[in-house]
Amino acid sequence: MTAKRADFPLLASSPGLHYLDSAATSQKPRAVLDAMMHYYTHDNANPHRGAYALSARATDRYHQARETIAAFVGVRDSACLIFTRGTTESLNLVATAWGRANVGRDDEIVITGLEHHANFVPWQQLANAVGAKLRICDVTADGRVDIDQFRTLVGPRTKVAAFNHVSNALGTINPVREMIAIAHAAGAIVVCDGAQAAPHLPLDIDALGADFYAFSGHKMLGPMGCGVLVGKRAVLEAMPPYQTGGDMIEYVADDRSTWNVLPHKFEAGTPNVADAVGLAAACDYLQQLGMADVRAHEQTLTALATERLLAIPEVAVYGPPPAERSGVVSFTVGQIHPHDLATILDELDVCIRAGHHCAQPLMRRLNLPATARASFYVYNSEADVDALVAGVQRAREVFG
Ligand code: 7TS
Repeated sequence: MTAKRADFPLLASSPGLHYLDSAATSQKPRAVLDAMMHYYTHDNANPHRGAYALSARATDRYHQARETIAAFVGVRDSACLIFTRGTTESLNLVATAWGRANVGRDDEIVITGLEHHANFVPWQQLANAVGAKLRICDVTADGRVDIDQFRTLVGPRTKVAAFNHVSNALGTINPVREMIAIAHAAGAIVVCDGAQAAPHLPLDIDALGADFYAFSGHKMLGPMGCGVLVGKRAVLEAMPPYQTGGDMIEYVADDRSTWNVLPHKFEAGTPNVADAVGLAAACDYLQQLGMADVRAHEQTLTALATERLLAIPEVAVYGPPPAERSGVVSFTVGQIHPHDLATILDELDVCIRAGHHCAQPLMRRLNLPATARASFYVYNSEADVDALVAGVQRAREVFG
């Protein structure tokens, strides 16, 4: 584990800052910023268009970035890795382009109560628009998908099952292999939201076998504005495009058009090359750390933070035990509102998120108005846990 705080310019220039909100977005190592700056200062042109060497170089950088990212997440056919703006756009792409073409009246869509709104609302809206039935799998009191209920919800009418790999609000690592097997046995396609998995777990998307897998670059040390949708080739080829315009066409007649090959069919318009280059540099950085070590480091900090927080009176930690969570600790402290807690922590330069974490259906099911959430990543250390614990103790003093 060689992630040094010094590798991250923002953290290096703020020695007292305890950044514990990486589930929202991660900080960026200098390697990522340098790669993007290098692209703009040496290689920038509109790819796939110009007949000149500079444009060919930009095209090559874009292609290389796709290859690097595909290799990092276990995708052998890199043309099936589509660049998007992020997980939200990836999931909307599937729910809209695949969903409108394949889901109809009386079909069923299965999701879970553990979803981020980005993997909840697009399916809800699709169901409402086409008259399909949205079935929502329950969550257990300790914040897991009720797998027995999931098994009964998925049936012959299920067209698609959509669920996250890791919950953003609680950190729960879901039994996605089992869930994918259940859905596939029923003939449904699977959409997996990997926004909180790709940054934190060793990942082999091909081996996992979901039909679609989505994640965001900005949560895994890459820039904002660049995410990924991976799809199975046969599914991507059979479905219509999401957006239309430049780059994604093969031939445009006056009254109809034909589509370019993958991945271009799903990448209409000028691509976001610099951010893709930045995300590839982030993958290289994580590769050097080794994802097994990244996971182990986060597990150590999550277990330590959980243990030390639970030693404070009135603290409750939500979700399964630390070994079954990503680097997330979601908690409350007696009657102190999580927003007040976050404000006190901020005064001590400890950044956490408080609220419903874009998971209102989950908070309703757990009967919680809000939680405080600390989330750990590669640049965090025990010093950050110390600061968090000291801040929670301080909040208890302030609020009596
Ligand atoms: N799915 C999950 C599981 C997420 O955690 C998030 C973002 C998204 C989808 C959407 O990703 P985006 O990059 O398109 O915004 N989660 C959070 C969070 O927990 N706090 O801020 C953003």
